[in-house]
Amino acid sequence: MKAKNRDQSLSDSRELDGSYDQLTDSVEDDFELSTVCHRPESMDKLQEQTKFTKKELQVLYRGFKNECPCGVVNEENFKTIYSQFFPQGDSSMYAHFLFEAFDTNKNGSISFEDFVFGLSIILRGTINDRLNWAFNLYDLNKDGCITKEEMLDIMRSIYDMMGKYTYPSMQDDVPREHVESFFQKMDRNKDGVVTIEEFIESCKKDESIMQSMQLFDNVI
Ligand SMILES: [Ca+2]
Ligand SMILES: [Ca+2]
Ligand SMILES: [Ca+2]
Repeated sequence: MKAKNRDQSLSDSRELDGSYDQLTDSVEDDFELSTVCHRPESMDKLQEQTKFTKKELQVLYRGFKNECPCGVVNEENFKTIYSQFFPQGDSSMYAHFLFEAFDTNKNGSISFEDFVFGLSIILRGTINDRLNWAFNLYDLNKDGCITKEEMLDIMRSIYDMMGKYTYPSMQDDVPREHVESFFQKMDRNKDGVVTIEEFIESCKKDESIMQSMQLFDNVI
């Protein structure tokens, strides 16, 4: 076991510099699957760190465990789970963006902690917390501003997810038009990017965005 662990860390570092071959990769994946079983922090601690009650956390944990018996979700599993909610479209791109937003410690998997921290912000956070979370989701390369390209990728992924039956005559310029009107509203100094300050300020002035955020209050 000791030797195997050493191999594992060795291969991890090799994987990082990209000189790692396919075959060893799949062996490594198997090894990881059998060992990454992850136990969450104590419910008391999670209760302190989130806005959920212990009872709610238990219900969420049961659901999480049910979907992911191993205790963590990798991106592929996340996409599969997510696709069940959007059977008519292709949700894989949007699920990829969501996965990145939930995986806050960037270790390539969503643990129960990642999951409830995100959910706590989305469902119970202050307006500012929620807007920050949304901004982080749209800021695909996480450099602190949203470009038109990033917004276009997000829009396309949402349209893909909704599926061609929802939007029968969908053309490429529809997402593009949405991006333009988003920037018209959000990019206050017209420099071509939307910063977190511009985003929060514009959203707070937008009646319909504020209303849709309040909808979340009634979800759980
Ligand atoms: Ca993670
Ligand atoms: Ca960016
Ligand atoms: Ca700007």
